[in-house]
Parts: sequence; C-alpha cells; structure tokens
Amino acid sequence: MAVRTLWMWAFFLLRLAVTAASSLPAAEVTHLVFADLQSLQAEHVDDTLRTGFHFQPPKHWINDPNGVMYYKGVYHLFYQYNPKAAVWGNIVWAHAVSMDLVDWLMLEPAISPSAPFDVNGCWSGSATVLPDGRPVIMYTGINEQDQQVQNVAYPKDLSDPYLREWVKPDYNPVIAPDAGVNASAFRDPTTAWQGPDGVWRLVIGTKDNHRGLAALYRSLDFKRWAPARRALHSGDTGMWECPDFYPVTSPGVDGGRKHVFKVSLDLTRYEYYTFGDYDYATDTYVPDASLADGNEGLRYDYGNFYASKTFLDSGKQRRVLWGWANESDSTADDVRKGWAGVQAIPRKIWLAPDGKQLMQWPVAEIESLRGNHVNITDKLVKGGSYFEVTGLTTPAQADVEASFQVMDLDKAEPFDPAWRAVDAETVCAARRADAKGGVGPFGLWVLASDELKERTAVFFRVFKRDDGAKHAILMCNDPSRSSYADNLYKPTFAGFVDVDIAATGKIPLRTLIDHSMVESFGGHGKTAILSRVYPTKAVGDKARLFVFNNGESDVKVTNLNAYDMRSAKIRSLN
Ligand SMILES: *[C@@H]1O[C@H](CO)[C@@H](O)[C@H](O)[C@H]1NC(C)=O
Ligand SMILES: *[C@@H]1O[C@H](CO)[C@@H](O)[C@H](O)[C@H]1NC(C)=O
Ligand SMILES: *[C@H]1O[C@@H](CO)[C@H](O)[C@@H](O)[C@@H]1NC(C)=O
Repeated sequence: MAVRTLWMWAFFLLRLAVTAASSLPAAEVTHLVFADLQSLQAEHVDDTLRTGFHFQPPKHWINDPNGVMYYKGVYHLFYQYNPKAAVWGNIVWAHAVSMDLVDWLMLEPAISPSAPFDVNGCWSGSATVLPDGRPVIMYTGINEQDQQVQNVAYPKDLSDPYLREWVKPDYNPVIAPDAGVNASAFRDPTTAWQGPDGVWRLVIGTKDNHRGLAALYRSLDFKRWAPARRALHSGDTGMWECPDFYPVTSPGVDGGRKHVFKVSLDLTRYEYYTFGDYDYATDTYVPDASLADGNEGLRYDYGNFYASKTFLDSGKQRRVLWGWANESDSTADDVRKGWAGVQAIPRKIWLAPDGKQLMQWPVAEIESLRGNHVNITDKLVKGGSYFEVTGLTTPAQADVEASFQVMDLDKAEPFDPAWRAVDAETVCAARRADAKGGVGPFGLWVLASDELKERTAVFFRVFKRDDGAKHAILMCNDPSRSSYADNLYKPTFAGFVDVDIAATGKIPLRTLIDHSMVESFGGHGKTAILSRVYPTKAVGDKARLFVFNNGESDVKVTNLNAYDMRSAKIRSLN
C-alpha cells in the first residue's frame, strides 16, 4: 500500500514535470545555449574521469552520433561537436574513422556551416550508400532564417579511403519545411531506403502540436524530394528526434522479418522503439499490437543513452548501434574538465529469437582490448555479505561478465500486479541497492573506494508473481553513493529483464566499467543500462570491484570473468 501511494505521487510529479516542460519552447529543452561559454576554449583538460575505451575526442563537447556507416572496409563515425568549447554550440560534423570500431583516427570536421542553407548550424543526419557505390550524407542545416532544412553532401574524392572532404551541392536544401510544417521542429533525416519500385524513402523527425511525427519523403534521384501524403508513423508524445527505421530478421516472427522504428523523445530525453510490419506498396508501418509508442514502450537502454543511430555493417553482416551519453555533472564541471559527452560502446543489435524484443551486445572487437584476467567459479555470497574481486590491475577500466544463481527463490518478495514495465524505474528508486530484500538486491559494486563510501551498484532484485509468469526480475543501477562530489545528477535507472529464472536458474550480467561510464547488459543483452558517475576517491588505480548480496537468499556466483581493459588508440591524423 505504501508503495502504491508512492506511485501516485511519482506519477503526479511526473505529470507536473511534463506539463511544465511542454510549456517551454522545445528548442530550449533540446539545445541549451550558454552564450558566454560556448566559445570558451578548454585551457586544460582534466583526464581523471575520461574514458579509456569508449570514444571521446581529446576535448570539448560532443553529442549525437551522425552518418555512421561502413564503407569499403572503413567504419565512419561523424558526431555533433563544438570545436570551441565544452558546452553545446558552434556545432560541426566531426569525423573519425576506424578499421575495427576500437581504435580511431580523428580527421578534420567533414561538414561545417558555410552556406545560406546551413550557416546557423550543421545538425544531425545520416549516411546512405547509393547503388552506384557513392555514399551521400543528408543532414539538417539551420538556414539564414533559422529554419531547419535538409541538405545533402557528397565525398569530394572517392579514391580517398577516409573520405575526408565533403562537398555540398548548390542545389541545397533538398528538403525545406512546407507550409504546415513547424520549421523549428523538422530535423534528423534517417538513412534512406529504396523500395522494389526504385523510389528512395526517408523520414524526418517533427511534430504537430503535441504529436510526434516521422514525416516521410520520397525521391527518385536523391535530389528532388516530395512529402508523402501521410507520415510513416506518429504518436501522442511530443517532438520526435533522431528517428531510425530498419529491417531485422528472426525465425521467431511471422514471415521471418520485422521493421524497427525508434525515436528519441525530446520531452523525456529517452528513446523508445516498436517493431512491426512495413509495406512498401502503401508505405505503411504497423507496429505489432502489443507494442506501445513513447513512455510505455520498449527501450534500447534504460539509462543515459540518446540520439542513437544504427547502420548495416555489410562486412560482418550485422547491424550496429551507436548512442550518445551526456554528462551528469554540472555545466561548470564540464567547463573545468574541458570535455563533455561520450559515445556508448558500439553494440550489435538484433531481434530476439522469440521475437519479443531487440537484443544488444558490445561488438566483439572490443574484446581485443582485454588484458589480465580474473576467473571466479561457484562462489557463494551469503545474504547480507560481499566480497572483493581482486587481481585486476585497472578495476576502473574493466569488462566484467558474471552469472548469478539464486539459492532460494521462495524468498522472493511479492510482485505488485499494478506494476507495469514503465514502473521499473520507480520500484528501483524506492528500493535501492542498500534496501534489504528477499532475493536481491545482489550484483556488483563498481568504482568503489577503499572504505566503500563511494560505489556504484549494478544489481538485480527478483519478485514472485502470482500470474503465470512466475517471477519478475528488476535490473537496477544505483549511483546514489557513487561520489563525494556535489552538484551531480544521480538518477537510479532500471528495467525489467525477461529471463525465466525458475527455468534458467541464473541471471547473467556484463558490465563495462570505464572511469565515469558504467554500461551494463542484463540477461545476455535483453536489458541495457548506461550510467555516468564521478567518483572522487575511486579513480584510476584506487578503484575497486565487489560482489554484494543484500537479500535474504544466498546467491552463488557460478562464474565471474573480469578483464583489465587496455585503452583504445584515439589519435589525430597529424
Ligand atoms: C514550433 O516548434 C517550436 C520548437 O519546438 C515551438 O517553440 C513552437 O511553439 C512551434 N510552433 C508552432 C506553431 O507549433
Ligand atoms: C574459468 O575457470 C573455469 C574453471 O576453472 C573454467 O572452466 C573456465 O573455462 C574459465 N573461464 C575462462 C574464461 O577462462
Ligand atoms: C543529460 O543530462 C541530464 C542532467 O543534466 C539531463 O537531465 C538529461 O535530460 C540529459 N539527457 C539528454 C539526452 O540530453
């Protein structure tokens, strides 16, 4: 009952927050402008909490991954970048290339404001490889009238393996907002797809009052584009940013194939996806009936992960997902550090064999950075106890894979039938890592200090259901004790993991620890949670790693493999 009351309050507060947010101009929510800071060059870069194997440029602000693609053996990552400071502003398309998605070569920005159609900004967009072998980028330009328009750019020299220079044809913009389209909310074109009829299609994120829309455009030559009569999809959720639309296959679904549709919701700053059937002939997308748009829907990541984009890696026949993790410290901290924003680890993404959700896993290439290895098998962790995983040289930069077996499932606390998927977050916020339970909380304390006062908990909690599903597993990230520092945003993040614990007996967890990044995958990639933390003592070689169990039931670590991670080589061409 107490929890129910808490819910009502939580929902009430959420309503209030959403109402307050929607009464602000969305541009202010999206692109906070710090006029006095946006061109303040970082004099000094504080490396303490910079990542070792997640992508970051040497300094300054980054946000959305853009134009990601695999082209003739080279991976391209473009991203929104402020060349002048550690806060948003002066945005260009920075460019980096890689042969393996691990080590990166930083190049000159590929696209910068230069023409009337993008003089006020070069915002997000995507790359498409045309049948004649040429790649083309379409991006959102902010024009002289401060309208959002879509422009194309082509490589200047196709024989340059890095495609360093990009040319913007004079016929830009190729798509301008029609009458009836809000020119301040019309951005982030997707990669285009071609139907059997030869027509190119792409969608652009926009809104109509409170309705988020994926505006569909069509073209025969990638130059002249016409709006389709209706949007590919829409939802009553506020502005849709960074849409993505792509096919996935799975033997578990009817016809073996589905299309995924993802949006970044400007109002909540989280991402949601559905999948369903797409018909080229009528350009209709119908999400599967059980899937919801927006807040009630499925998410790639239940933590700090936004503006994501996928690409088809034709070399390895997989789809790869990139997403941006912003900072959870203050703007003043970012200015002092000289940097802000990290790209999440590139993740392979696919439809689960049972067709119920997408799965994600860090691309296998990052395992090449694994060094010294610690291996623990069949270690019992009694209720209310913990132990340290010793033997790593760099627990602040590590890859940990563990599997937990619950010894007494009967101790599970009852699941409240009123809880829906969207309520995971509230349950986690109400029962944190230190709140004793029946089965769980158990999991990892990462980036822990000597006296254990600083620590970030990644954990599970198992509930008993009285319906057919038997158990519900909550996966949580609790940063409330992660740092002594003030002015930090420390939200708990959570999602349910669709693992049948009674049948499998175990819950697997993988956590990538990278100084200020804690990126976790539960249930072999069913639920992902990325969190940013800022320890002051648990830094560098001072950080430690523990396994804890604050539940009544004992838990057995059936196996735990922890690896020191070497740093990726991220260097400039000259
Ligand atoms: C257009 O979008 C902007 C940015 O979200 C918003 O401030 C403005 O009110 C919208 N205009 C209309 C007519 O809806
Ligand atoms: C960990 O140790 C167990 C038992 O000694 C062994 O079977 C397993 O292969 C080891 N795992 C790794 C990744 O080395
Ligand atoms: C990241 O920063 C936090 C703290 O300032 C905000 O609350 C989030 O909305 C923001 N996330 C995104 C995607 O911008």
